[in-house]
Amino acid sequence: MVRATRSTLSRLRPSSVGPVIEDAFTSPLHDERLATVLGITLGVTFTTCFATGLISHGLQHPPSWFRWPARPVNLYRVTQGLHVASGIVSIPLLLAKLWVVYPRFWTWPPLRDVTHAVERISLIPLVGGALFQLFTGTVNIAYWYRPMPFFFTVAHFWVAWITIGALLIHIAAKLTTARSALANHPMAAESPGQGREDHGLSRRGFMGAVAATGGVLALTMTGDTIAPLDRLAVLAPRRVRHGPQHLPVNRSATEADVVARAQDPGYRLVVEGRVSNPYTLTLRELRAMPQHSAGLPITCVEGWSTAARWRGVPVRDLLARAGVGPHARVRVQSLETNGTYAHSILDALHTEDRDTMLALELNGEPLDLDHGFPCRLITPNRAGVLQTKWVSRLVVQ
Ligand SMILES: Nc1nc2c(c(=O)[nH]1)N[C@H]1C(S)=C(S)[C@@H](COP(=O)(O)O)O[C@H]1N2
Ligand SMILES: [Mo]
Repeated sequence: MVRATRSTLSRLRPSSVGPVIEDAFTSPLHDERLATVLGITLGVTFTTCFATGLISHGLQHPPSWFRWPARPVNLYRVTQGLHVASGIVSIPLLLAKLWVVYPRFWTWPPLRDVTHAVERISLIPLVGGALFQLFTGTVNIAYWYRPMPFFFTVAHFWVAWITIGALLIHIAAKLTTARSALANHPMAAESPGQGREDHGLSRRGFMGAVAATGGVLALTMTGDTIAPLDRLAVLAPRRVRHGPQHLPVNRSATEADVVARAQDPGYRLVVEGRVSNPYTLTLRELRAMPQHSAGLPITCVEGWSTAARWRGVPVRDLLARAGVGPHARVRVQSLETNGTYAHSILDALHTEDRDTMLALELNGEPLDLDHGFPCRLITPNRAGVLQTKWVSRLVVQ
């Protein structure tokens, strides 16, 4: 008799019968179709996050084959905005998905056969990796490094590969289940007696709530990247118009320990390396060179970005003066001596672009000390970490 009840039940709700309590997990929201819809949505947000993350990583640690164009100037702004927004939207999606499927973690027997075992074991890197990525990404955009006793970018990069690998295994293992879950009519998939009349939230309502949470989080945390939405970004760690010259500062001159050297009248810009005619310039001489102006964004990898007007000397003019031809690779060195971002490498595509310059002015005023006075690198379509401030040296490689 007991057996009959158990087998009837397991036919109706196979995922909710385990060794623990027979009638646990009665919510109709623990169902295959909802799990599938959430899974597909997460597949899209995770893939977006992964692809845009690879671009960002490629820019910061370029392999020899990696080419990233200087135009369109706002492309990286879009990809990095998508990276952070898709990560944030994934948080409520992942929590919802885990809640919908958790009764299945108690199904009995835990491992049925080899395929089932592979599928279940791959959940460890999948869920673990996903939680790790979303947590470290969030604390990174919040500038809270204490919970990360490792170098963020390296860990975030490698765990991304593990997570995506586990995701592919998961998709392959679940393809048939997902297909049949989607083929079933939503109402038909609900078990008798488990209809929406005795449970407040319908599947559609549940998905709506998850989507709304994701939307609100993305807007309030990253909305400031899109100027008209600036006011809504109440949770954003950086407010994009707050700071000297209406631009936030990521590392101030005091933090970088460059205040004295940046204001020293003895400051010289040095152009050297593989050049036929190395030279130095005083700030006055740099100001006397033909100036160029361009509207270019600063896009921090941490998700904020803002457009600004820059005026200064194109790097290619400085190189031509040293007798350097096109296609040069240049190391741009800061007065700062020991920061992670004290130098950056300019590849040929960016050196050649006329908007790549050593800026002396920002939004119509001489550059603020915190924005890189006496001069800072500004390039189209690159990450903020590569926009070196307080530049002292161009070394042609
Ligand atoms: N020398 C130096 N340049 C630097 C940095 C730094 O720490 N040191 N930070 C970079 C980062 S992470 C960003 S996002 C931009 C921000 O420029 P801003 O402070 O003028 O807005 O500067 C970049 N240039
Ligand atoms: Mo940054």
